[in-house]
Amino acid sequence: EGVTVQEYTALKLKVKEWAEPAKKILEGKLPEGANVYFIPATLRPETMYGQTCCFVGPHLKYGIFKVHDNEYFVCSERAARNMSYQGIFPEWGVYPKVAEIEGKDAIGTLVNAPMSVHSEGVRILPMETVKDTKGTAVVTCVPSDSPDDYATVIDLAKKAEYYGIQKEWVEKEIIPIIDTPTYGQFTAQKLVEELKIQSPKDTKKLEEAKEKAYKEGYYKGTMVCGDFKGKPVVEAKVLVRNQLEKAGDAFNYGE
Ligand code: A2H
Repeated sequence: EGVTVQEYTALKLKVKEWAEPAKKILEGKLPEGANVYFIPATLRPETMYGQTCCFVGPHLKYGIFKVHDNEYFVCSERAARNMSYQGIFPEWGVYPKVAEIEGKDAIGTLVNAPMSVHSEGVRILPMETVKDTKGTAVVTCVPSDSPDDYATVIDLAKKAEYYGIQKEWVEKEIIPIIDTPTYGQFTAQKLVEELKIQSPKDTKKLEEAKEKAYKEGYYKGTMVCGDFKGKPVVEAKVLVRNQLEKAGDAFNYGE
């Protein structure tokens, strides 16, 4: 790691209904009516309109951390510790863990994704390539603009039975969010096809796609949806982030 700080937007995805295995584990560990949030860390807050699901690493461990009396976060322990030194928990360096689950226990959990066109909620789904050494180990899925996310949803849809998920959890409509001169309105799909990326494990090619998508979107992209439609992405990024923060749906997280 370098000396610079990576500034993420941490988003709050409120649990509407737990998957059965997680529900069992959490029984009796949370107060009645507690609000629990999955906390994905993103570098692209301006794309949050297009969230179609949210990823966890199926074999990673996640803590449920108490932030306030009625508020709990789901993320890696490493991220909770970092947050506790950033004023996100009320007491400096303290991040009370009330329970622990594995990513796979949460698969199928229904969460509310702020700003997403899918206001009915989105599902927690597995992504094998999520690392617990980066961000919060929770990744919100925007298949229009992230090649990793696009490759993963295609793979999940193909092997829904193998992954033990329902097809309709993964096959949500992908809406255009950003228009770019080189790749159009579905940058991720375009790059995955152009570079002939076959699976989420094509890491070399995905790295290249990610780089290209990020540069093109950031420097040449224009918003085609939301309150900042018509504005360049460089401007919209900050505006959307501020809007999310004002609404209490996001906060800054650095590492
Ligand atoms: B980004 P950097 Cl639309 N493991 O958010 C794997 N990937 C992770 C992660 C983890 N533990 N934590 C965060 N990420 C992803 C949106 C997005 C992202 C779009 C396009 C590109 C993109 C929606 N997913 O990232 O290594 C998150 O996905 C490509 C740069 O810290 C986060 O932003 O630079 C990004 O990787 C952080 O990557």
